[in-house]
Amino acid sequence: MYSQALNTASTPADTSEVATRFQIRIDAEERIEPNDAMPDAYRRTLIRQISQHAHSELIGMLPEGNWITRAPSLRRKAALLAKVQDEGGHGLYLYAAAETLGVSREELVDQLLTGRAKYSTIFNYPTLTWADIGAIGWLVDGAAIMNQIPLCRCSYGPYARAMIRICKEESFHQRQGYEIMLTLCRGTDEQKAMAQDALNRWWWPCLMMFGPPDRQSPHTDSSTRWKIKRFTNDALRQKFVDATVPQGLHLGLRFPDPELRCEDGHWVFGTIDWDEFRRVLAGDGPCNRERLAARRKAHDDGAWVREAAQVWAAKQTPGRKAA
Ligand code: BYC
Repeated sequence: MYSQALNTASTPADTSEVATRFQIRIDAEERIEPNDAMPDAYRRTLIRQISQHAHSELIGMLPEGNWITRAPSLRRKAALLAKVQDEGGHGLYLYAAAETLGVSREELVDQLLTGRAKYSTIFNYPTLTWADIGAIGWLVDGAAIMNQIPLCRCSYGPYARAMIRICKEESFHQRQGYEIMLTLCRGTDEQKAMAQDALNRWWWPCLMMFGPPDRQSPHTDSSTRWKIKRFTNDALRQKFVDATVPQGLHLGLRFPDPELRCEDGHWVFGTIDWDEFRRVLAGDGPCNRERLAARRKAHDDGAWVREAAQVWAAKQTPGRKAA
């Protein structure tokens, strides 16, 4: 949607003068728009982050989509269906935001389907019971909101604007998840045990969602200087833990962390298993292969829709041929 308005003229080569002028605009909290001059490294960082985010939304539809037919009531089914549809929408806004930086949708989709692109590690874990849908909404969407609210103030206009709507929807997702957990925790002993088991399995992978520790995060310094990131990975992880532990205690659940304790108003947590994070990131998580295979199948099954849309578009514009 944005790409039609992009300048096609080449942008000036990166010089220290371009970089200095750009940083002055960033420091003055000016929004950067698609046709503005920007250093190549800024453009590349945004394409990387926005496209990884878009891919995560699309792959994120799969673990929950799996439960739509098994939701325990019509009300739960309608809410889950709406949530999964929202995630598809988020992926599409984000691809559109990435396109404003001069990369094509086809290239981005190809990177995902060929396994060259990253997406969030969290979506390579299985959803074994209905309580996992509660835990995903409460914890995964809760972590997403913590990470994404600051992105509404990101220096790049199209990304920041897309994030405003996405965060509003994420907030509904988080509440529906917490409400599922609350219902289970107020139910039978078996239902409460199911909620506890889901928390046990999702807690640590959720803490990994914020990315590697600050001292091992290669992109944090430049992204913070460019006001793409407003907080570091560790700062957001701590905010998430501080907000979420009291919610879990209110549910009457125990966190799977013997070292968890409150000190000076913050919840101190144990050591994250970064080997597991690296393994899942490298493609060896419990569901990596299954998730990519499902995404590829959906893409192949949708080929006729893309083809029909192109033929229709060509008919609307005399002289234009279907690609
Ligand atoms: N999973 O220097 P760092 C959602 C990678 S969508 C996989 O800290 P950065 C939701 C990172 O990409 C969830 N990879 O990087 C959807 C980098 O790799 P490369 C996704 C990860 O970019 C549906 C390397 O590690 N959210 O929540 O400064 C339903 C070094 O990291 C992960 C977003 O994408 C990970 N967890 O910071 C429900 C939000 N963490 O590119 C929920 C936007 C790190 O050098 N993204 N890596 O090969 C961000 O805020 C940032 O990109 C991150 C990482 C905080 C994720």
